[in-house]
Amino acid sequence: MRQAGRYLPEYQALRARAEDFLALCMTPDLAAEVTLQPVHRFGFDAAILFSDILILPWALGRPLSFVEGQGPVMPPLRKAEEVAALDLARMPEAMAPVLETIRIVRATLPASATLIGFGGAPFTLACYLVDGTGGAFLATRRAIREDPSFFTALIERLTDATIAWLTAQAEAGAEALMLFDSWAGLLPPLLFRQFVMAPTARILAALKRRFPRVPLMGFPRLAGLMLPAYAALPGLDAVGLDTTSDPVLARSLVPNELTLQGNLDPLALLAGGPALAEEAGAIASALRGHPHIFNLGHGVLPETPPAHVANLVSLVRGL
Ligand code: 1CP
Repeated sequence: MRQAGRYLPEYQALRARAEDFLALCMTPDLAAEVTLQPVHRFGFDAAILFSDILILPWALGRPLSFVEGQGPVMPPLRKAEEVAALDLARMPEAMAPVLETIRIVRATLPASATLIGFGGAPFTLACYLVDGTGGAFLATRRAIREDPSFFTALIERLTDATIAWLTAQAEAGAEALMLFDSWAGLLPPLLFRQFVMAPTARILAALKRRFPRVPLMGFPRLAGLMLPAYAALPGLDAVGLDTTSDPVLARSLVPNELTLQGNLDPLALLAGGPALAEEAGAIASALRGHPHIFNLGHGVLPETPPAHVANLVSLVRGL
C-alpha cells in the first residue's frame, strides 16, 4: 500500500518536476512512471495506479488542493444543493488523463504483473467531502444523524460516480480493482451496514456483472468485529486487513475462498531488522494454506528506507 511515493528518491526527483501533487496525478507520462518505479526497483507482482481517492470528488467539481504537511483540503460540502451539483457528466473529460496513465502503464508493465485500479469507497470519500480535510470527521458523523437525507443523497451520488469511475478504469486496462474505505471503522454497526456495506454491495454487483473476471478487493479499515459481515458481501474476492486485525482470527471468520491481503505494520517496515523479519514471518505462517496477498496493513511511511522494502521482498519470496 502506497508502494509508490515519498520514501523513494526517484519519486522525489520526479515529483520536483511537477507543479504539485494534483498535477503529478494528472500528467499521464509522469504518473505512469511513478506507478512503475516500485515495480522496476523491487520486482513487485502488482502495480497500483498512482493517483488518489480524492481525484474523483475533484472530477465531480469540488475544488481540491494537497497542502504540504497537511494532506488534502477541500471546501466543506454541507448542503443538498451541493450534492445535486456533483456532476457525473464532468468525469469523462476530467478523468481522461488517469485513463491514459492506465493505458501507458499496462503497455509498459511486464505481462506477469497485475495493474490494480482503485477508488475511495463512498463513506470515506464523504468524510473528506463533508469535513473538508482529514481528522476525526466530526462534521460528517454529525451530518449522518442530523441530516440523514442529505447524507444518504451524498452516498448515493458517490456510489454512482464510483461505479462509473471503476468501470472506466477496467475498460482502460486495470486488471483488479480495490475500494479503499479507510474510515469505515468510525461507524457503529447499524451505520456501518447502511453506509459502508450497502454502497459497497451495490458497487460490487455492478462491477461483477460487467467484468466477471476482474478481482474486486475491499479495505474496510478498522472494521473490527464487522469484518466478517463485510467479507461475506457477494462479489468480493479479497479483503485487505488493517494492522489491528489478527490474521489467524480473520481467516477463521471469512469464506475459505476469500483472499486475505495484508497486514504488516508499516512501522515494522520502517524499523527493519529482526522486528521486520519476525512480524512478516508471523503473518505468512498465520495465512499459510489460505489465499493470501502479502501486503502492508496501511501505507508505506515516507521515512522508510527503501533497503527495508527490498529486504521484505526477499524475505517474503523466501517464505
Ligand atoms: O506529495 C505527496 O507525495 C502526497 C502524498 C500522497 C500520495 C503519495 C497522497 C496525498 N496520495 C498519494 C497516493 C495514493 N493515495 C495512492 C497511490 C498508489 C499507491 O502507491 O498506493 C493511493 C492508493 C492513495 C489512496 C488514498 N488517499 C487513501 C486510501 C488509502 C489509505 O491510505 O488509507 C486515502 C485516505 C487518501 C487520502 C490522502 N491523500 C493524500 C494524503 C496525505 C491522504 C491522507 C490524508 C489523511 O490522513 O486524512
